[in-house]
Amino acid sequence: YQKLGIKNLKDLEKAAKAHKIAPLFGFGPKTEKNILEGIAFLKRSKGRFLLGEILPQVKEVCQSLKKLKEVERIDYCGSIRRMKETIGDADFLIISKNPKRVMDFFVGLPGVIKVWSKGRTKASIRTKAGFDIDLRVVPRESYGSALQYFTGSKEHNIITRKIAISKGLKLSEYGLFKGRRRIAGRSEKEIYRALGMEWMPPELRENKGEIEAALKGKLPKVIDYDSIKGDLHCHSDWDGGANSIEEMAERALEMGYQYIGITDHTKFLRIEKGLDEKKLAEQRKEIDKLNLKFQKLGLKFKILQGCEANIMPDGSLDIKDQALKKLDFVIAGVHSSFKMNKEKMTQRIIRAMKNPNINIISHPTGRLLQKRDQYPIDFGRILRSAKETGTILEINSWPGRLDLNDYKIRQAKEAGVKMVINTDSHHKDQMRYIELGIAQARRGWAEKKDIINCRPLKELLKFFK
Ligand code: DGT
Ligand code: CA
Ligand code: CA
Repeated sequence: YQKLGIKNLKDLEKAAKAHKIAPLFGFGPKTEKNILEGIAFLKRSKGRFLLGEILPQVKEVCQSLKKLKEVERIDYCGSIRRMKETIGDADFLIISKNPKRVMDFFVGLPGVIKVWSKGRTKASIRTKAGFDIDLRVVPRESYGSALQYFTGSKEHNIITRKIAISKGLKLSEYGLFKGRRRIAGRSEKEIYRALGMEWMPPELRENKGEIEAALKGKLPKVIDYDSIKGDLHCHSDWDGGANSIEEMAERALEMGYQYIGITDHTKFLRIEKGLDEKKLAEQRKEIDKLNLKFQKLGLKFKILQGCEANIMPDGSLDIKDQALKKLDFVIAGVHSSFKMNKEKMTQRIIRAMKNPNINIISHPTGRLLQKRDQYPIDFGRILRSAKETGTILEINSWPGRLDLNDYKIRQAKEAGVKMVINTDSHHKDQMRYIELGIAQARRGWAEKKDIINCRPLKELLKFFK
């Protein structure tokens, strides 16, 4: 600012590009590079973060705060509690009789690089990872109303407040009041009940019809976080993934699953060491051997052999139908030529869905969050064809995909199209991403009957047949 007269982001970027910052005292080429990278990131993401990237860190901060004996209860709220795919900032809510001690501890946490504000019951900081956290401490008697308020969304809150007013009440973060008397506030359930509604999961609170449904007692029974019986999109070291089939299966067992689908890429994807017909047959032998081993151990668990075939620009596949017929199920996805026009891309996917060997379309719209828009498709036609052909659409749990998004999940459900929640893991540790896919499904109002991998093994195999 002083030496170069920089007043805004544009000036800063210009100066960094012209290498005018590095020579300044206290700066250097590394800072200059960081500044440019930071600006590029801001442009890409408008300052928002992927849920999957910050959720583990948010949970860690939660755990640290929980250890403090003055913290009676802590929840994260805002968009994180609603499990929105991208997050502006994290919001924490705490019950404590000693807010001062909580505030001091919070701003002193390791990894806090900036304290924006610190009051008696409110504080705001920036973490080393670059995202901000807002913290609020409230007394026990208004915890429910504070949780409801700070969970949002803003649009949802506007309507709940209006309903309160229509009943001669006033709803705020401090409680639900009739005149000066608090009639509800300790729990969310109490508040929603007093407003004549069922309690609803935070993932639904976007003012997309959930209030009308709750008033009529007609909320969907969205799937639970523990209702998935197996992951049907996992890569092994056969196609360049990090872990062996056995290691992937063991992790699936640890997760409490009844099955795992090994779905390595087929031959078109050479960078990922795609498998050809011969390799698939070899892999089948290995899987049969492992299944026999599990059987002998008395485990109720099965590895299914699938593959993730490539849908070529004309809608054909990169592998022979003869080879696909021998698999337990088949996934097909678009992994190339994304820049086709809407008609051609729609035709391409529909032709693939008409292949009777194909059960699932992976990441159906191809979007990458903050990186690439979806490819142009007529989603209505894709849905009709999925319904006709009995093809399942994937909800991909990968933090940067989450494709289908919440809106399309709801459309699919309404069209009677079945979906599957998969992680697309290339490493066993990525199987935990399933939480993100489940969250997205909940945001899309999906119920157990809509999601095929909520089914036990037997039913699943029947469905594939
Ligand atoms: P984000 O951070 O952009 O991902 O989205 P949120 O939903 O976390 O928004 P944030 O952090 O600004 O505020 C957290 C919650 O607090 C929000 O979901 C609802 C509530 N809230 C904040 N400001 C307002 C407001 O002006 N009016 C109402 N009704 N609620 C608000
Ligand atoms: Ca927030
Ligand atoms: Ca906030």
